[in-house]
Amino acid sequence: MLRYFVADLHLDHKRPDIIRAFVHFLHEKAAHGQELYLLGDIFEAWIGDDAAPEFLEPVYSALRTLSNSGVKLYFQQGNRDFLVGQAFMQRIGAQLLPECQAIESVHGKTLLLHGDQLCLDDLDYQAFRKQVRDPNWQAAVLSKTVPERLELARQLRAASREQTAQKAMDITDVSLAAVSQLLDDEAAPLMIHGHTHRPQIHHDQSANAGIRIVLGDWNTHGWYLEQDNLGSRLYAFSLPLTQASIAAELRDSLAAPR
Ligand code: LP5
Ligand code: MN
Repeated sequence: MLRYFVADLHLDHKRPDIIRAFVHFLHEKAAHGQELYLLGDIFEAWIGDDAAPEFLEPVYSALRTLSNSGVKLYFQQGNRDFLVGQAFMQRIGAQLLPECQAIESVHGKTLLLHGDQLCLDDLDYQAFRKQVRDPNWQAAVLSKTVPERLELARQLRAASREQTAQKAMDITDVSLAAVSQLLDDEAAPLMIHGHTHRPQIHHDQSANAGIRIVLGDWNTHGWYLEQDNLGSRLYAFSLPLTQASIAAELRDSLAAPR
């Protein structure tokens, strides 16, 4: 079983190089695997499936080609694309996962999540998250016109940018108590998440020596995790791509238990 995991691409019209690199990644890497996991914040700001931006058509069509060819696609919502819904899943041929999904991997029970729900010390964010995940709030904003939604997204981004700039680094990271509690409660030896933009494989994250793999965001580099029977490997490649194929560097790895 060969799997790929990515998160935090923040696809946006301002970064056509990232759009191109992701389409490359889908053809060159993901197409050779059996499963692709999109673990949130794939889009910079998603304001509803009925307003999917046209400039991302190459991405939708590459994802559809992948699912048509038999690769299983799984999508988890992030804090920028929590409005992704079933209509978009049908369009690309993906399955929407709950905010914490357990899968079996070579490392045993493996929890997948975007990661924002573990930032429990960020009280303002958790209050905001509770509001925007409320189905009534979502129905109300989805009933607004597209220009109204774009304006609301712009205001929320501006407020978030201003507030995160004033938060300490440890506030915007995951809470280690929350990590260890979740791993222990779920009796899982491993979790994989994004959101913090701090790619690394962390050991000793719970009473049972849990491991936490953090995916990187696509900005100066593109990041992906490759997983097979040998273990998990975290790769990065420079952006923009300067050659026809992805020349990725191994940044960290986790061997399968012997
Ligand atoms: O994403 P990132 O890393 O910059 O910051 C996150 C947290 N911020 C958010 C907010 C999003 O960026 C907002 C954009 C959502 C786009 C989709 C919108 C679709 C709905 C609208 C249209 C239909 O998630 C940030 C965390 C940080 O991660 C690290 O974990 O700290 O949290 C915040 O900044 C939240 C603030 O602290 C509190 C909320 C501010 C908003 C207040 C409303 C202002 C008035 C707006 C006008 C009505
Ligand atoms: Mn995020």
